Amino acid sequence: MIIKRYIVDNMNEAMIKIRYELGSDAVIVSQRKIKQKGPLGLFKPRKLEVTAAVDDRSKKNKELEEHNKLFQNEILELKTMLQSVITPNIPSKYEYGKGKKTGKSKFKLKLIENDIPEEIAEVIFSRIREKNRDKKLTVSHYEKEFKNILNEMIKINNNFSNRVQVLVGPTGVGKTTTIAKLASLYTLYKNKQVGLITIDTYRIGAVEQLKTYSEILGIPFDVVISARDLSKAINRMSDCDVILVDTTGRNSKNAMQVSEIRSFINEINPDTVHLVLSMTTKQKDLKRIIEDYKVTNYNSLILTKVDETNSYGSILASIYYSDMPVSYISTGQNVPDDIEEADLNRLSKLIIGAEN
Ligand SMILES: Nc1nc2c(ncn2[C@@H]2O[C@H](COP(=O)(O)OP(=O)(O)OP(=O)(O)O)[C@@H](O)[C@H]2O)c(=O)[nH]1
Ligand SMILES: [Mg+2]
Repeated sequence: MIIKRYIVDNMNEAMIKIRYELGSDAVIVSQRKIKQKGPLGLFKPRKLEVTAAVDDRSKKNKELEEHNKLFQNEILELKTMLQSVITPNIPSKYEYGKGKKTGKSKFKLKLIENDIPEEIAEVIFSRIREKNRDKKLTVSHYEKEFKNILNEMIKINNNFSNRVQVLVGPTGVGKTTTIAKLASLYTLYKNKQVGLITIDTYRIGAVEQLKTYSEILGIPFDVVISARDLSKAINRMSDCDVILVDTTGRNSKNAMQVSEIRSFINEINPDTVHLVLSMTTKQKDLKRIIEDYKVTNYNSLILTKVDETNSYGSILASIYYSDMPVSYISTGQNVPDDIEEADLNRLSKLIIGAEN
């Protein structure tokens, strides 16, 4: 216990001194008025004597507590500093806010920017990890590995001279426009004798559209409404090197309509069935369409409306989900110019985001 006596003019002064010296836990034990000492003390105003006491253990405990707190803070700061020195890749508490970028996170951001589906991104990451166990990779390492993976994933169908080719796919993806482009390409640039057939009598204007092109190019054109008719029409075009067959766009969710297309295909057993996919389609829908159209036994892809998007994740999604080779990409509405034969380098550059 600490006991202290104060001689002051008033209680206020006493309280200030006691708080300052003994702390807020001190208690006033006694107070009394006293005469000042000396010969003139009698004539001077009286002073106040205040006795205060404090339990020194509580004071010491408090000091100890404060000391411990300071010590703990210092240890925490040291720990944080050590952590950032030993493991610079793990963002310290100060770096979280700044969002420190590693090679992996930069590459991941690129995949997101390029609209690569998460499911496919995971496959890419695990392949890169497997090949580079315990290695610290920069973003350019990741990009190089990604390019190698794409070179394995992307397959090209360059059997451009296959004789009977059917185009199938959802409504409005560009089947008829692509047939017109292909007919021009084969006739004008590849010097092939081309025949056109449509089984699309469903959509108003569909027949007229192709009839006009066939007249411009001076090539035979036929409209069929049954599978047997289709077979006969192909027989009639025996002198054609290439026969292109247009089909009605079908909502892939309607299984009956898709199997109706299959019955036409089964009748003629074509060399190539191109599934036409628009790159503006949502990736979730692309995955479903690719699945639903499997009944048509497509063995090739034509990717359209590449010009209408800047994120080419849907190209990779189409290739990955279907596991089919790409034959052509369509890059606009102009017949016959806006079509390209598929090329591995071009497709991989589009997916990586190095080309528009
Ligand atoms: N921007 C762009 N538009 C395209 C492309 N290909 C086709 N189109 C347009 O897409 C629209 C539909 O094209 P169609 O060829 O009629 O599509 P389809 O698949 O035959 O349609 P359905 O017969 O109704 O199933 C038209 O306006 C075309 O000009 C392309 O590569 N890029
Ligand atoms: Mg059409």
